[in-house]
Amino acid sequence: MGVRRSRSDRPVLELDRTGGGTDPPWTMKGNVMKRWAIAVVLTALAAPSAVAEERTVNLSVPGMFCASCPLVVQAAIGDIDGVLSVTTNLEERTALVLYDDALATVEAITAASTNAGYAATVIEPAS
Ligand SMILES: [Cu+2]
Repeated sequence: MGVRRSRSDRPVLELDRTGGGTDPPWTMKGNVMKRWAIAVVLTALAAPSAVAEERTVNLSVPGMFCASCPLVVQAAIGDIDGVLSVTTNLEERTALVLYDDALATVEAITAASTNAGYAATVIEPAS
């Protein structure tokens, strides 16, 4: 009985060893997680140079007077290639635009707003 029990115990231990030592799924998951962490760190380190093409410009859009106006401004500016996001503030009558300066220009952005009926001027230059 004692021998049988020890034999039945050994396979369990062996299964644990093979599972922990050579089981591909866990090893793969561990590598993927490490690669993700490394990728995140590298992305963060590379950010200063990568962000060089992504700029923000804060615009004064005094013509916005009701809740619908920002939607028009957002749509007009958002249609420009290279514009990544448009955040309007009705109370301050501003529009913060994130754009790729390889595709869009401040001139094109202000012109789009102006053409939509909302003259826009730069508050803070592109950064
Ligand atoms: Cu309005």
